[in-house]
Amino acid sequence: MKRILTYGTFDLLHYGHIRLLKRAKELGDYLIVALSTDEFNDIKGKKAYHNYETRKEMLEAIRYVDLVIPEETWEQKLDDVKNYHVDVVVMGSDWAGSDRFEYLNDYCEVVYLDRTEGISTTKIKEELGLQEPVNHVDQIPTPRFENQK
Ligand code: C2G
Repeated sequence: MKRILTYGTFDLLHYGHIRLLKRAKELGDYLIVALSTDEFNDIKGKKAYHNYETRKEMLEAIRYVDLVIPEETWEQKLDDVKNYHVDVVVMGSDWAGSDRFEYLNDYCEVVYLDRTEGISTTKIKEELGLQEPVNHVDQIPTPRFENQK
């Protein structure tokens, strides 16, 4: 059985997350998601709309996901790989080449899958007026005059 592991906050679950999880599962037989706890999100500087339990419940409802475990520190990844006998760690391409993951190549395969363009939790929050606009690498800024039709 080929065991896949991925990490994330997965807040305001959207099709970019789903497409990542689907492709990650297609690389093996068993997909483990290490889900950032609320406390770890504080360390990451992320404010999730849903708390850990709710985000966990939503991930467990996804057909591609076999197990959800807590992600509590940056440093736990190697223990996770060993403890869960992981063959492949998968992340979206925004993590490609990151020191947070590259060292795992000595212990398992590390695969970066293309990030789904045009959607992000930040974009959803912005468009719902829940967050001030920030510059996005995956968004072409809309010139203001276009909105004055
Ligand atoms: N993702 C994607 N396409 C998007 C948005 C997200 O492929 N449009 C991927 C990300 O690349 C990541 C996963 O979905 O692999 C989860 O995204 P986040 O919840 O934003 O994860 P992040 O906060 O980057 O957490 O230790 C690693 C961190 O916990 C990763």
